[in-house]
Amino acid sequence: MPTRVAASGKREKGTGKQRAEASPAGLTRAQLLELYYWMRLTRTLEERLVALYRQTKVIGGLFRSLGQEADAVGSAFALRPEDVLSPLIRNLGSMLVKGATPVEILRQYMAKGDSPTRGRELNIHFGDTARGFIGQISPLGDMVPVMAGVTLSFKMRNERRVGLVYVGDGATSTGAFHEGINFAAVERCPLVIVVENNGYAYSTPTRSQTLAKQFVDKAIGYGIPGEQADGNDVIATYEVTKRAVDRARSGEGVSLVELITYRRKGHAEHDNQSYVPVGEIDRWARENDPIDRYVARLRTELGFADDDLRVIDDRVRREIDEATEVAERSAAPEPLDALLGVYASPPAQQPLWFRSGQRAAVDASERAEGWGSYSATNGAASDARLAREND
Ligand SMILES: Cc1ncc(C[n+]2csc(CCOP(=O)(O)OP(=O)(O)O)c2C)c(N)n1
Ligand SMILES: [Mg+2]
Repeated sequence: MPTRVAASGKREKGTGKQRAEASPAGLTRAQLLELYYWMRLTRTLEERLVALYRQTKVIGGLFRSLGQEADAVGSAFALRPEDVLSPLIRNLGSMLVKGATPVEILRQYMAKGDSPTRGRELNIHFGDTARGFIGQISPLGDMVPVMAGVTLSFKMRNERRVGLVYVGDGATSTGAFHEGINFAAVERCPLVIVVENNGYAYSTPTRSQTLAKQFVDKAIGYGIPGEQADGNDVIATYEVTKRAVDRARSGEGVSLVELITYRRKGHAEHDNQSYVPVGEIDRWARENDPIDRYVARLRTELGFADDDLRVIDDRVRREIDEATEVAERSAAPEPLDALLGVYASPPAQQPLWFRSGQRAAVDASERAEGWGSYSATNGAASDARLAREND
């Protein structure tokens, strides 16, 4: 199990102006800085991915969590190493907190041969149960019943572990969400369901998604506790999730947590967000950026010095630069590697031409007789036959 990385070495106290205030949410000063580190790491890594995307080095789409870093990081931070979370495409921050590394993410996005899925899956669709994050899938809401099962197994084995499943506002409209949450509630599974309400599901705004006044109200229908928090306040996000995690660990079953945030980028990089009202994105960027808000709080209310933050910024930049260099050096996958891990025993048949790259194999066995005017086996005869047929 990985241990969390301290964000700024051993120093527990910031330099400069210090205040005697107790730390919020029972977090140590090192943990307060750690939260900043994970959010900054998430944003810088995504910014690097945008640069690589524009250089056409990213294979497939690029999904941003710009403006949602506090929701991802704060909620995952409430888990212990032995707990398990099920992330979505905007939970890069949650996966980093759980031990995913920038070099893995970069390799995965570039579909490299040594990426976690060896180039067979893209973006952050990969998992590692040893580190406590499950591989994500695209069908919305389907991880709720899966995580109901995972957490039921914790309960049946008397393990004091907790599961956390993220769903978007859009995913709450699926049948899987309903079935999964209901089953987990009835079985009193140690599960936390985090609804990330970021205002949009692709181009569908929340008001077209549900007539419920707020997503937290859905908890009532399942007979479970529900709490709502400001998803752009990393400490509030941590606190509300921690309460739900503690309930789950002490045998009180499922909780629903609604985190209110905002998706500042499109569904993916290709999406020009033409459906978003003019000025909305700028307003959130200006007034409600989770990192800006946290930096202001660290510097004023919590008494950290600019140097405390600069050390972290430098470290993040260095780590992302190094990871990019390593990931760029990785090779593309070998074509035959696509077969590994697919069949119980290795395929008995010889690789076809498109796998082996042997042109001769095509000519020898895959060209239908009479296909075109040229036959590799008997070109002259075939040409003569075609000529006769055309007469
Ligand atoms: C069952 C299902 N329906 C539709 C889709 C296509 N789809 C992929 S992501 C997405 C929007 C998801 O919105 P939300 O759940 O709010 O998550 P967000 O992207 O905002 O984080 C849609 C409709 C899908 N993957 N699965
Ligand atoms: Mg959404």
